[in-house]
Amino acid sequence: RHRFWETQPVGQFKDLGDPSLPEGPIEPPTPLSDVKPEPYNLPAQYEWTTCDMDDEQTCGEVYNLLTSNYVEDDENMFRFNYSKEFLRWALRPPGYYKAWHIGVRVKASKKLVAFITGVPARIRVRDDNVRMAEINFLCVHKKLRSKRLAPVMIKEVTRRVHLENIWQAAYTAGVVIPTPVTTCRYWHRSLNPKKLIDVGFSRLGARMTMSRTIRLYKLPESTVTPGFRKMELRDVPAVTRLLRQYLSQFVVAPDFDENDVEHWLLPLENVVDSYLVESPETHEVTDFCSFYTLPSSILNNQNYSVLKAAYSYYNVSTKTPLLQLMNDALIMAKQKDYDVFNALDVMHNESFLKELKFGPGDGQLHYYLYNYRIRSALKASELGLVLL
Ligand code: MYA
Ligand code: JJ1
Repeated sequence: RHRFWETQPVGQFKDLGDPSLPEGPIEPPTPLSDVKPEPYNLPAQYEWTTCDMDDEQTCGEVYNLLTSNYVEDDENMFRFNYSKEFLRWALRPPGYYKAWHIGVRVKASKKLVAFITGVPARIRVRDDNVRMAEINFLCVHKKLRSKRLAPVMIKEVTRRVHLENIWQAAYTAGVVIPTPVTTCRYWHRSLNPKKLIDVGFSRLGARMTMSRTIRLYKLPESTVTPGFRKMELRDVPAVTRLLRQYLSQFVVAPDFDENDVEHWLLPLENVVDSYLVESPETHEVTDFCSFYTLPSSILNNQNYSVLKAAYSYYNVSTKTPLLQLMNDALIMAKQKDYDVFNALDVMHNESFLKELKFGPGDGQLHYYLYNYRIRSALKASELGLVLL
């Protein structure tokens, strides 16, 4: 059933629930001298290219490929529209490898037709801290689908990751392949309900009018928590301590140090927003919330072309109730003119989703590990990892 995935060191469906299989790496590392030194073969019309995301032209080519060919919802009404600034941020974290930003071009025209990326990360699974690659942005041009290009791209990124002596990876997908560590649901909180209904993102509820719906989703003009403010560079040590402490309770979570927090959580205009609560009395940082910006193109609508969406990222509450903290995050997103605030049911998110009027979406997100077996699937709430 899965001609490619059956050949890979990933948990297989037939092994689900076999208690004799140990948790941890499926295959041991091989000596680096045994890693294939040259790239995998592509069909003769195509060639590999390493994409320099610092280069404005290359970044634009990647942006254009993804904008026209990346992930859509099940009814092909919306398509993720990652911005160039976002791609540069997502692909250049501390210690990144340019060689892991892999493109495929048509030899004759040099047109970029496929892409896959990895970035390095330390991810803890139970008490095992593991160097991994986070794999993302796998994309094959619509006209070249179903030609088995994806398996070659996955093997090539695997090879380049192995060359750095890294043997595990984490990734998410909307499709089910062998075998999910956990399956999460997307939830959506309307901020601009009229536009969401106009573009078909949501529907007018039964026995609801437009004006009742607008009233239902109304939010205060400004945040309510005393000491709530934007995160700054000087907050990196405190936020790192807060986040490390919080993430230690989940089965799978990133092992962030101060450099990682500076990169992944320091606010970057139109890419990532982070806020914290600094106690007005003690000046202690007690709570933190963040979201990233990922618009979607609206396919086939007369009036609108882009949906502005915020995605819940990492949130930590120690003093401010999580519900109130996230309500302030919604208020900030509304102030900044986002149309919708999205969240997965990971970490403690279930505790605020319903009360803050999020509704379940029609999309799921499956989380995977490469070359690392988990004995049985986790609950979404045991997962402390958000990939972009
Ligand atoms: S998830 C986002 C994926 N991108 C999209 O959904 C964008 C729109 N779709 C496309 O561009 C294409 O449909 C893609 C497949 C490129 C997805 N993850 O070439 P094919 C398997 C893994 O004929 P195409 C993200 O970016 C499929 O089951 N495998 O198919 C994370 C089949 O294998 P098998 C997938 O449709 C990516 C084979 O590919 C996915 O032309 C993580 C068919 O190939 C998928 N999303 O192209 C990648 N979709 O026969 C894995 C299909 O066995 C990383 N397939 O069922 C693994 C870790 C690597 C590093 C390891 C380091 C140690
Ligand atoms: O955005 C998604 N669904 C929306 C739009 C559905 C349009 C028709 N298919 C949705 N809207 C309902 C919102 C409503 C608001 C008021 C309260 C009730 C709910 O459900 C979905 C997620 O739900 N998104 C997708 O399907 C996009 C792909 C998701 C898989 C992503 C794979 C990512 C790859 C990782 O690297």
